Amino acid sequence: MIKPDAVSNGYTGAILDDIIKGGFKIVALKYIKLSEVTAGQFYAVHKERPFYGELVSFMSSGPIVAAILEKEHAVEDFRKLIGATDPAKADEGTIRQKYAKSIEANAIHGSDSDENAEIEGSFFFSAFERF
Ligand code: 3AN
Repeated sequence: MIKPDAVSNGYTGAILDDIIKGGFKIVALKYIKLSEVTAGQFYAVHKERPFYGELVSFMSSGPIVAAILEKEHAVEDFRKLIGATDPAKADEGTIRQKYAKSIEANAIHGSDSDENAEIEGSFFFSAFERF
């Protein structure tokens, strides 16, 4: 998911380009805005964390781009491509180092396991929207 900060800063095209050049196949793609309710559902696993409220309001503050990506070792390789959660700690050349400003507005989300990738993909896309 390309987050509201990166979309509003005009980085959608550059980020998709980095993803494609990184060897990922785009299986599904959607430009949408989450409501507070849907953002809260998406981040329900973080409900107990102190930043949950701010995260939900930030993630529903503007449109996002959701995608399902495919690659061998996709979860691991995508996390390498996007870099550390805190952009100040992200390696040179990673998406967060190049396009993110803060730990909250950190440009992009990637699933942390194959299981969560399946759940998060199904949150955004039906079977008819995957190619
Ligand atoms: P990642 O997205 O790198 O897997 P998580 O799962 O620890 O990171 O956190 C989920 C999201 O919550 C992050 N993408 C980030 O936007 C936000 N977040 C994480 N830690 C903080 C924090 N200390 N303060 C504010 N927001 C945070």
